[in-house]
Amino acid sequence: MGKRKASDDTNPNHDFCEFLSELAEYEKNVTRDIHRYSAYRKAVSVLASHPTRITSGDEARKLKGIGEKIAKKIDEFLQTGKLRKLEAIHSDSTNAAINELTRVTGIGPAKAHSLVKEGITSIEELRKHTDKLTHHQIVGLRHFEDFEKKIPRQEIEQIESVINKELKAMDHDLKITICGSYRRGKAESGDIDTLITHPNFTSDKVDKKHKNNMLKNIVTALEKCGLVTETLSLGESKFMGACKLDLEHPTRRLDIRLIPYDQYYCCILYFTGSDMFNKEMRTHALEKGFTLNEYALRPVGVTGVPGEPVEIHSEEDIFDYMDFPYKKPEERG
Ligand code: 8DG
Ligand code: CA
Ligand code: CA
Repeated sequence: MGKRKASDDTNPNHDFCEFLSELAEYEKNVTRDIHRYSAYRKAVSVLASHPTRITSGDEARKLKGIGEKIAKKIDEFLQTGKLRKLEAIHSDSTNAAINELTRVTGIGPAKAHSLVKEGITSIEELRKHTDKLTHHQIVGLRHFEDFEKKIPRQEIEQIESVINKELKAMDHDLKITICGSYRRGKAESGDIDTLITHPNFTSDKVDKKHKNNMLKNIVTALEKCGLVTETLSLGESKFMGACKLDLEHPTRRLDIRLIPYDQYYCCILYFTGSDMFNKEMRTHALEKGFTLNEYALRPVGVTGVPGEPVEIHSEEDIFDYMDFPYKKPEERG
């Protein structure tokens, strides 16, 4: 998952977003309190799209998603220019170490904790102890600097055209969509989230062996043309790896998911995000008597048991069923 960006400099509440994002990362990686993490992320998203400068905690509290605790932090920050909680977090070396180590792809909070317990507290130190790492983590460490660099839109466009050319030559009916922040029209992205499907491949006739070979063949084709350079993991429906356009470009994180045709649009919706938008969409679905996930939209009966997935042929269909005004990808946070 790409690192969450607080907001851009044009946001009048940029500094609040910065410290709240930092608190969110702390809750995710160190305390592993996913509820607090979500609360901070929600506040960042609300403040990032608020058009004017917030001048007090009270004013902030009027916004949906900002409660008393966060309002108090905004007041403290406005009055003192800093936050005691963040100061304390910064001065604790264990926190800093965990935050640093989780920047490596494949190292989650639990692994970071255990490395710190063993005395490994920095990337530099970690490079001397690769025997403690999985293949995924070793590759993540090897490309640590590259993987932290943002990918300009234009480079993803070029990568997209290589993928399209290679895979269409393999099978013209393959459908390929790059989702994530790229599909939302962002100028740069943390990684490349690719979804692939084929009309002959549906969830009711999943032939595991066939499916497995399909993704494997896709990856092999992309390796042969020189685009894919690393495999972090390869399952029957998910590839995690890296690609490189040419010698002039850094190594980039590339994920490819192979999706049954009937689940394609729910999946595209989910992986386009943003994650805040997804939350909003799922909440709305529930209000309308549906349950929505990355696979399907299903009506929830009076008993509370989800029924059969409704048939979907486009993203618009999902919005229509839920009675939700369509939002273009660029409008989804
Ligand atoms: P970025 O890579 O440029 O940093 O941003 P992104 O493309 O929006 O984020 P991402 O981490 O690559 O995730 C892609 C989409 O997947 C995201 O926009 C929404 C969806 N998604 C969630 N929750 C999660 C999650 O916990 N992990 C991942 N990998 N994706 C998620 O809604
Ligand atoms: Ca991703
Ligand atoms: Ca992404």
